[in-house]
Amino acid sequence: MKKVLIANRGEIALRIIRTCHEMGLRTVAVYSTADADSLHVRFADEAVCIGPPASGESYLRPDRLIAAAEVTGADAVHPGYGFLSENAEFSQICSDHDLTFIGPSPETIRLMGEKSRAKETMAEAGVPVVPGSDGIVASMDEGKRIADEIGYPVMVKASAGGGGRGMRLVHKAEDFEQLYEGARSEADAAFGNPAIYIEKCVVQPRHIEIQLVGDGQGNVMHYGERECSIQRRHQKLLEEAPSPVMDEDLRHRMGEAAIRGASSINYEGAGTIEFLVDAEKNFYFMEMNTRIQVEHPVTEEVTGCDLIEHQIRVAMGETVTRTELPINGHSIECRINAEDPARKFSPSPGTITAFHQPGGLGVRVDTHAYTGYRIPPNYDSMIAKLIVHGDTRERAIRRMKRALDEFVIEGVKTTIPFHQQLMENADFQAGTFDTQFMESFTYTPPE
Ligand code: MV4
Repeated sequence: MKKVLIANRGEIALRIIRTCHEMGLRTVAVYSTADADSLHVRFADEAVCIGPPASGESYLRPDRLIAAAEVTGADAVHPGYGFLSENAEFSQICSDHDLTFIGPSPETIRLMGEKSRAKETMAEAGVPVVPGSDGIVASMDEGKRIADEIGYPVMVKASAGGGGRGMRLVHKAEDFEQLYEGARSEADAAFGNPAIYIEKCVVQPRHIEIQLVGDGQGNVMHYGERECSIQRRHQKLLEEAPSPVMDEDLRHRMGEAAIRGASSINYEGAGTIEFLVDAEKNFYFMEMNTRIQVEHPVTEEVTGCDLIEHQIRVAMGETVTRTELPINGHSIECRINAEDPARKFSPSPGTITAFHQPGGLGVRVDTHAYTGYRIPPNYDSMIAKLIVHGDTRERAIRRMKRALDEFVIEGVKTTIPFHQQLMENADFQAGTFDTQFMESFTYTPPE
């Protein structure tokens, strides 16, 4: 591997370029006309325009990405997150063109993308799963029977879904028909696949995920967990490592379970196993993500590992030789979005008229933004990730407060004031929150 094409934009494109350059790899950026002034274009060794602002005509076009790789002589492709990162066909097209796809095989991406098959696969490997249907339900009547058997409340989930799409919570038998049909038609419309599976509802769970890297030969290492329960409409707002509810024993058991699951499919690349964790600390497999994730930096901060480097090393054929790592201190990431928290987090695109980022010991900012940068309306609204590290959770929170106070972004609304209020919240400070936290958190705009 000599030259990597980064099939992405924004902060993650820049993040990948940085590691490539440290590893002595050449880089190729691709960009839409809306991103001509973006930093990933400036910092890559070469850059190729791949189309107009609409993602469907640029970052989501395999033909244009492959053409860009061919004209620049790239021999590998890093997909980042979002866009084509979990697209099995794209992984296949890359290998068909003798390009190393930095990620799993098409078969693995496809398997984990079918949530019901993914769950069956994990259960067979001995990973705890939520009780429910054996795979896809064949009919409404069968669904009802299973729901009665396992007991309400139940979750009706689209097999092609994920991240909360095509999912319904059913409290009682008389609501089943309507919600089952709703989930089916939503899944059919959104994914062209109406398949549904059912499981018992885990009430007020935490979302805790295990980071891992596999070498494709059955060797898998885990990097501990991330606590991702602070979400709004299935969009994470803040993540941390370790989880405030974690202890050495639970981490070891969740890590071992994740390794068993990933090893059973000879997983290759960086991946994440998401778990639901209930109040008694029982954990259940939810989904596997087959990409590098937005929140990977908190794991880097507490393990000292460059996850992009590890991802590239296994893509080069290196073997994974350990199973776990010591965890040092505490890290928190706040997602800084160009959104107005006072207006239901509605997007706030526009030109950044002033940008000053915090610094100092234990502070990291992953961003592609700068003073004068115009945030295009075509893509997601995240403009920076503010990541802190401290010896303890309390110290990390104090450092985050200080860093948020230093962060100046003018010209657009941002989620900075939301995070400042979150840092003062008693349940956040105590670590006693779950995935329902944002349902009751009320943001009050400052005077
Ligand atoms: C669940 C659940 C409770 N019980 N499954 C939401 C996203 C998708 N990946 C699965 N999700 C859930 N599945 C059972 N059996 C609760 C959720 C859920 C959730 C999970 C993680 C983070 C935030 C969430 C918000 C609402 C519901």
